[in-house]
Amino acid sequence: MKEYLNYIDGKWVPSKSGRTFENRNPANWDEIIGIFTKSTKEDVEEAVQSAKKAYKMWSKVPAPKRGEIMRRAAEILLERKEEVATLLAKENGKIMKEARGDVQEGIDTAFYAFGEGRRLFSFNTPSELPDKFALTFRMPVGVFAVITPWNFPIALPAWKIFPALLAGNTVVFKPPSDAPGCAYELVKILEEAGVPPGVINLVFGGGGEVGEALLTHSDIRGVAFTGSSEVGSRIAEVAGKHLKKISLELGGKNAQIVMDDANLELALEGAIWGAYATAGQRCTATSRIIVHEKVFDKFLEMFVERAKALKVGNPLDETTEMGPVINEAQRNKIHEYVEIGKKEGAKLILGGEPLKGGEYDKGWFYKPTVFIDVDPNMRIAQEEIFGPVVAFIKVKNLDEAIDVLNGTMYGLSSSIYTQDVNNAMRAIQRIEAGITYINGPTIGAECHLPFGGVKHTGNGHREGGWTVYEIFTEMKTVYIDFSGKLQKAQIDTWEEQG
Ligand code: UN1
Repeated sequence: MKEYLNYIDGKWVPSKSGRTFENRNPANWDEIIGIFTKSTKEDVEEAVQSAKKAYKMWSKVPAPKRGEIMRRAAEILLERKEEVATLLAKENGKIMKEARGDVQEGIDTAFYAFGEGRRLFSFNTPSELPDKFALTFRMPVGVFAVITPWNFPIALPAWKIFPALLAGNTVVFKPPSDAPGCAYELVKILEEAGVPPGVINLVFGGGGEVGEALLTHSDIRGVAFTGSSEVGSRIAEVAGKHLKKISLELGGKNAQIVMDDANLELALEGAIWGAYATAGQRCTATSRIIVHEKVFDKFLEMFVERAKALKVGNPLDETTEMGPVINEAQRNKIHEYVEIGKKEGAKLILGGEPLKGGEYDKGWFYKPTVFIDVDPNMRIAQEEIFGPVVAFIKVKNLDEAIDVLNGTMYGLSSSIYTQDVNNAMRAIQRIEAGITYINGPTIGAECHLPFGGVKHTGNGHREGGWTVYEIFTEMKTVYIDFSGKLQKAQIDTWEEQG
């Protein structure tokens, strides 16, 4: 069995601890995908020192040249797309179609970074004094810690690592323990593409040990994290104390509104895709479906019929529509929420239990689940479940729908299905979320647009597109004055100076 090692200062090395952990296939827990080295604080220290040393050189490489390396990485990932997607489906459990999408999102991000190497635009503006010039430059930040979850094991590290490196930062990457194989492949590809030693470092291990060590390290200037709001809040607290730059992409409780004038077939396709893709384990997943009372019964019937027929099983089988959830703890958590929902008085009308028999007995499979009679304030309608569970909520009109949609502490993605442009425009204006889809599901963000949320979903940053470069650069303001005089802003007048 292959042992996967850390990557520090351009070398593949085991943890000093000598400890390892296993990575198993969530659709067949007998299958071990790999044994991974389990790191400690000492390994983190080496990785940070390596990144710090490399920063001196990498930050001076012209951005278009750094971009060339990102382009090569994109091309290698494209060539190896099928192989990486297969590994991804095996260790994460998402179906092949989605696994290919996850890898494609990484490829797209890498190509975008390549292009950005010739942009990294900032501003120039007039000075208030004559013969004086004012402009800004984007500078790298320093050593970044990149901490990512298992649900998008290629796309999410790619969203962070490619822009971070393009902008001239160096990185220590802590991947998730539940899908670490993809992190290994991504870093291998960066190495092959020509990223110099120390610029990207990979340290396998748990959040408590590796994550904490990164977070509190004085040489880490920034932390880019995707995960739960609970962990995000802890990162914000510690990073705040140490005055680090942080970007946090956190939880969601996303809703799709279905109006009485909606194209119901279309709304159905969107809702099924949004709720059950990645078995509901996306921060953008649709976990509430808010339906106008006039079409509620009809739409519910259509939805349940379709959800009941979903083919759940082996992610590698191209006909499978939903795979397992990631691990035992996650399945238990999902099931606990189902129990909570029942106790709260919501009515379970589909699923609500693990799948049993045959191949299901060796994987973390859970039935597509539907609750009705859900009060918007119930825990199942407020808290992030991260599983294939949806809560249907009946409303009287658009205003009520939007109030319900806005009534959680999260605000990542949102959706409305309507054929009425006035409903659509009002939703755009009033929905409190980072992303709003009109006649599209809550999932499916494209990598070249800003991605992030409001309220407890984050700390105001947007990944993706041009906005991610706000995270990975510091603005340098420059005043240039060769007038040969001392010119005092706010005090001297241009007439005197001119
Ligand atoms: C996530 O779940 O953290 O929009 C990211 C989507 C994907 C990204 C999800 N493109 O669903």
